[in-house]
Amino acid sequence: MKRRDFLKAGSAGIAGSLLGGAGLLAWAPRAHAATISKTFYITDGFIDQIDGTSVYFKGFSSNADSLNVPGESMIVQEGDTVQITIVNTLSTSHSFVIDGVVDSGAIGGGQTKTIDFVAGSYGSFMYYDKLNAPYNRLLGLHGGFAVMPQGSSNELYSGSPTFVQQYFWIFHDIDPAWHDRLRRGYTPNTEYTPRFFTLNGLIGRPPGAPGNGDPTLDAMHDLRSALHGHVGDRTLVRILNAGLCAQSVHTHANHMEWLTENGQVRPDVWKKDCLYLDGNMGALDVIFPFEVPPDSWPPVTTGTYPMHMHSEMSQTAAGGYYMFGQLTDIFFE
Ligand SMILES: [Cu+2]
Repeated sequence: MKRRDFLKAGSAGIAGSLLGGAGLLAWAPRAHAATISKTFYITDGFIDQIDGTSVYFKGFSSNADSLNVPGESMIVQEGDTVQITIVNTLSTSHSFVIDGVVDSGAIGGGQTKTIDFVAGSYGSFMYYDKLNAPYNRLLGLHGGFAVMPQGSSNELYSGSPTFVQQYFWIFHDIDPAWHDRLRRGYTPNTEYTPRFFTLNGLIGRPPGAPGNGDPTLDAMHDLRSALHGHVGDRTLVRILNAGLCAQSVHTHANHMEWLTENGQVRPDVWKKDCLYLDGNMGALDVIFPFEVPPDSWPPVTTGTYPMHMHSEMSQTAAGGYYMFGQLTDIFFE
């Protein structure tokens, strides 16, 4: 491929960001740095929850008339110039921040601002609105930003264990009373009481529940969240926590290879079936190895296994509906 074709692919979003609204992070390494452009529209609206509660959110949305919580994930490589245009369609001020990388400063109501920065170092980052912290982030203004090592398609960092595909799992927890208070322009004045727990913006809906099996509603079937692979399809999962609650990420079938914690590469790769995830922007990178499940007898190479959290409240909605929370499925195909 010629350099200009690489650039064309990048500017078309093919190599530069998540494809469409569904599917895992698509990535093809480039020999040269490119400029990756993306426009986010800050929008707001209501999202109906499983118990009928209508909750107010704000999002970094892909269109002026949509509401994306979380915002669309982006993936670039080290050295790329990233050009983000923020169109603030609301009347309140907002910002676009990646800690240690870029801070747009306040973008006033009705304003548009374009920021440029160089993707300096590999890793998994949250982009978010840091104004009125943590409230704007909690309202939904957050998303995933992945930086690949230059020229590599299968490593988190140079020399890391390798993978063949990658996902973002962005967790969030929601107190509707806080969201309503913020919608009316006040600071929350009640104890934080999360009642909804989401993965990439959705909850898992068990068989028999409304929306079960619908990939636009059910986190167990959302193509951004559910892992699909054959034995050997080692899968990087970039885990971010936009919410306030600490969590415990647990997988069946295989242990996870634990590569990083809160942005720091671990000195040794441990294999864990349960990993602590800090609240308030905790982060982990893991590889789900898609190995033949070691504990099954007779041995199996296909089947469906859950990922769920080991904190009880995160597996509920509206204070009691079980199991409508942060869970998805892992499909051995
Ligand atoms: Cu379990």
